[in-house]
Amino acid sequence: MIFKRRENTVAAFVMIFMTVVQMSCTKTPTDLSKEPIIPKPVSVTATGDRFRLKKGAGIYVKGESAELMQVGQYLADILNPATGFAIEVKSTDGEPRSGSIYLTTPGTDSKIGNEGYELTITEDIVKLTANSPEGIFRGIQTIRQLLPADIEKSSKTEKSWEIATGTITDYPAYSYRGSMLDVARHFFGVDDVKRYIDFLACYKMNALHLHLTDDQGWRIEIKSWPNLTEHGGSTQVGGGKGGFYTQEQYKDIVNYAADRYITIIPEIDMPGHTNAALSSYPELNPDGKATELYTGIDVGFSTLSTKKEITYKFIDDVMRELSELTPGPYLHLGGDESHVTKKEDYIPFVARVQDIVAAHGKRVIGWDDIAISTLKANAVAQYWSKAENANLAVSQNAKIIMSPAARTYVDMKYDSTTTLGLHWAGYVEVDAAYNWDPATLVPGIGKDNILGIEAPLWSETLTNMNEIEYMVFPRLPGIAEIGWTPASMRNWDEYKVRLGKQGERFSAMDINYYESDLVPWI
Ligand code: NGO
Repeated sequence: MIFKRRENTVAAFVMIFMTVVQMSCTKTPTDLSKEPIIPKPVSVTATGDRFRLKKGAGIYVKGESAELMQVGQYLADILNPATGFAIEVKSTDGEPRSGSIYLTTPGTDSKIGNEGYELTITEDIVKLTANSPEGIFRGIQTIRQLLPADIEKSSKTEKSWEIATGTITDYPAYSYRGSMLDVARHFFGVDDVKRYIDFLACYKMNALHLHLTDDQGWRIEIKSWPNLTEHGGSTQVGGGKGGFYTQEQYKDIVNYAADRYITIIPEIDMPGHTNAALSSYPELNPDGKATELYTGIDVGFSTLSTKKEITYKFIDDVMRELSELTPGPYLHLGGDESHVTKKEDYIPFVARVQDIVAAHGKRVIGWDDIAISTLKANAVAQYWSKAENANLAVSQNAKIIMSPAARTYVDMKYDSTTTLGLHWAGYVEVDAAYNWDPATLVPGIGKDNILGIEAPLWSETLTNMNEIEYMVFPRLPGIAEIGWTPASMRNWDEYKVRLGKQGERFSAMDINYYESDLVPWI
């Protein structure tokens, strides 16, 4: 009788054990090739097992590189809040012990370039190899997405932190992958910009273009022209109090971005879109009179005087101060919609401003409108509206950043029921933003002419981070994938399933996203 009871107990234990094992089997990943990573990696081979990140695990960095240690710490800072493991980053000479994450440079594969990486996951170890710390940083975003979505939570969560095993070799299709934030129409503070930078980092983007000046506001302190911010930064669309970045704050943003291998591209829009400057300094106006501050959303009514020398002294001072604060290679001169500047004045103006930018050691970018001027050899034109201008730029050997409004403008409404946003370029649903190829969109412009892709977020209708997130998610991950993943590997029907699985990740990150009916959200 006693024997029989013991037998029953053992059987019950075995059954419970089997159920637990089965439950954990169905919940944890075993097939790396089915993981919903965005952007989709170039090559994935699954080996059918799983690695488990446990308490006591370490992040090991090969050698003594301070930069790589810092990237390792970035990974630890992602993993520690949700796991509660207090993972530390240590330097090592050789392959570390079982259960660790191992970050190592340089790799041996030149095809993956500076941003690519190779990830090998076995039951024992997660090994990330790249040619540079930047590649390690991009690869970390993949590790992050391979872990359960709860890894994004900011407090400790009980979970089995498992990753499917196999290998990934991955590198980008385009070298420039970015977004633009308009901080001029409505001002957004440093913390908002940092959160935006974190979004870009998650999806392996590497450029943040800041639209720093427009008719409604001047948002960057220029010490030699202080009234630009004192007066010109004092309001915004709708008449709010506006704001601006001090030079220290701008540097803080630049450094935060640099730690995430993201380049800041500052834009000073001219000769149009300049009312905030024209209101701050009367001498910049064609008639010498300061304008009123402007809080509406019309475009194309302002112009700097293109004939006065003081205008070029002003531009030279602004570009000099900005270039000293900006380690990245680019300065953006705007150049769009200068409807009240005569064409015969606009053409020499743009030529001269390009020389000023070059004199400060920077490469110029301008909206596609600048192509009607003579472009410098290494100029970049940002295609947003006129294919004819983009072709004109290419005929002058300029490279193109692809920002076609009807695909990449994330300030466009999703459909007629979207309350935020504009719709002059049409409605841009999540599929329209994803389902196109930069290399075939404009006849005459192929992959070789294209530097990359950028999603501009204009802020006429956006006043806070919640609203920004609603417009950007979920279109931004799709734009990031277009920039990273070869066009031949992309199709909407497969993508929408992966995107649907990112929903729980957006929620874990507290992102306010648009739940499009076109996406099968999990
Ligand atoms: C246009 C215009 C901006 C607007 C935006 C709104 C460009 C390059 N200039 O894009 O001033 O804010 O549309 O979508």
